[in-house]
Amino acid sequence: MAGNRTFTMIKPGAVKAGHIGSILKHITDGGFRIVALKFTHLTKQKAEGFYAVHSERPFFGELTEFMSSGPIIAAILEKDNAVEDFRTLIGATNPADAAEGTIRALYATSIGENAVHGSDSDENAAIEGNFHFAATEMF
Ligand code: FUP
Repeated sequence: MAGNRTFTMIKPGAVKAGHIGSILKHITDGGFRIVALKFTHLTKQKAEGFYAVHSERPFFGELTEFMSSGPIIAAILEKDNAVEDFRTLIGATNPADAAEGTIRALYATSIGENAVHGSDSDENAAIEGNFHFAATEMF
């Protein structure tokens, strides 16, 4: 059975461009409840830890540089079928391929600076949520 939680980040580019409020509204209008929420700034080392699964990919350096280049919003979200429904809400990794009206179509500027992160499985949603939040910060 699909789980009911996912994890997201609003990435530095979208934060710098002033899109925090619009993106959070898009998320809650999409039926997601905010379980945990934080405005924070990843160090390069923390970004490398978060994206460790991509460490062999050619874009790893660029990705972790970008993700530590400014503050982010981190959040745990709740909804039935959360992981899949959230990936539908945000659209394809590359904004050029993202469906009209999705968060990435609206706010991403490139495949690297693609506005938001969304977990790709229930297992990773739990790992990523626990990476950013203590149990006492989840409501
Ligand atoms: P997604 O699950 O949609 O976030 O996409 P991936 O897990 O494939 O990629 C994770 C992050 O790596 C993306 F959000 C942006 C970055 N990336 C690139 O910079 N270049 C690529 O070709 C693919 C991904």
